[in-house]
Amino acid sequence: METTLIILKPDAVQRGLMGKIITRFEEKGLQIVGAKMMQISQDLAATHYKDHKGKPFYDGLVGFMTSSPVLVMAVRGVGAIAISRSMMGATFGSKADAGTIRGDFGVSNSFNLIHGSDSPEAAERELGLFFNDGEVLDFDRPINQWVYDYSGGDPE
Ligand code: 3AN
Repeated sequence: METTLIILKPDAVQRGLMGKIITRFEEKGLQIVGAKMMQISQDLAATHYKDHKGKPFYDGLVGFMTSSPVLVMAVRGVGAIAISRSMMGATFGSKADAGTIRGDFGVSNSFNLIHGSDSPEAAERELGLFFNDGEVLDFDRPINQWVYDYSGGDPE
């Protein structure tokens, strides 16, 4: 099982879209194993987006992400990183396919509702940035028996 970091950005929170977006992850069969609202500090945004420093959109991105509270979630499942990325859709709402979160809920080229880690290395780093020890939980979910095929031993 993989765990990925999902952030519902300030536009998603302000527009009252948290519930709809969370429902998509739950209905897909992914397990939410951590969640909290927070106001991202300048330092945390700078660390999180360090790879984008120097790009033309960097200052606007950090300003946006620190402008209003976000909801951070730890989301778990087999292939959770790639599945979450495909659910999010292309980076900009104007280009994202219908049926994706960005495609269905946004039109903007900078307010794009949601962040999801893009690799296992990024997920580990980002979960460590946004969650303290003990805030990402391990708990049994009996419905996994119907979400996954365990007949071969591992969840398929
Ligand atoms: P994604 O979130 O789809 O992985 P990245 O990793 O290319 O996108 O970019 C990280 C974040 O930077 C995006 N979520 C988006 O908010 C912002 N961003 C990327 N490119 C631009 C751009 N050209 N203009 C404004 N914001 C951008």
